[in-house]
Amino acid sequence: MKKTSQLKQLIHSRNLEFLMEAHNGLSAKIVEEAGFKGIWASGLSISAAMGVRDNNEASWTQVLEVLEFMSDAASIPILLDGDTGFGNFNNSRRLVKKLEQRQIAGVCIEDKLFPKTNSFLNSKIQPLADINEFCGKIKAMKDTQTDEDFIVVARVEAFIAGLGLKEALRRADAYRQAGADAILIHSKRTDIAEIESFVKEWEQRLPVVIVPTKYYSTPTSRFQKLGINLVIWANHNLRASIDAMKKISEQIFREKSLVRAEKKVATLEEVFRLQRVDELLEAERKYLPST
Ligand code: SPV
Ligand code: MG
Repeated sequence: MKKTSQLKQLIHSRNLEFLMEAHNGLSAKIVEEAGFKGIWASGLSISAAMGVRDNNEASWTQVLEVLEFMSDAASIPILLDGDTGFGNFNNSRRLVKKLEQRQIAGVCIEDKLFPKTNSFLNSKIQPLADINEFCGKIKAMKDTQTDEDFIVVARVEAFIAGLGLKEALRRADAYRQAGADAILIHSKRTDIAEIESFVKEWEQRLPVVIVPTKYYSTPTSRFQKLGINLVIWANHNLRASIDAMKKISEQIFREKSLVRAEKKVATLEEVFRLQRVDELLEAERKYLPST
């Protein structure tokens, strides 16, 4: 099945489904091997892995290059965190064209202004996009896709900007009418109150996607009961890798030796396996002249 159709199926599944964050080819492969059916190409994680901030400091073509490696490394679908679409409707529709060429299954755009700021920062400076302008962007993206299963998720940042339920619903419904395939409703509260109030009023007009980074202590069964369709575990591979890299760097620096570090890291054989070195060895036997 096409990656786009796989993602579409996930979003419309009767069961609660999950996307796991990845930020490069290696983490994309690890997510797939763990059993996940889809990948969240997180803007926060991709930018952090590049050593820059989640403020569109990395250009969209630099993000595209990372995605190309991710798409090659994994056979499960990728939903790109497309931030604000990297400009106006024209930039956003060009993004769709380039994503389709790389077999990226869908993109999520958020109703903020370029350059964006991560939703968990600067709570007082999260200006939202004009609704009509954002709807034009969604329409342009949907009109551009050539694969009918390509997914455009519209992310509502009303709660993040400190606006209430009414504004969140007004925006979500406008984005639905503009042609969005699903609504990502975001919240930075540590409880599920905002999400719950939205979902109850929304009544499944379109599938709902959530990112419970801040309300992580909410049991997953609660999401299921509320009828949420898709949960994104948004940044945990990046955060796990930061911890692991810090620990091993500090240990090796301290001990000036690899003796105790060796058993704490993946084997070289595991690195080669993840890189599919076997395939190359076989190809060499086939294509290189035998000596
Ligand atoms: C990301 O992973 O980059 C997201 C989700 O957009 S969040 O950081 O929670 O806003
Ligand atoms: Mg993001």
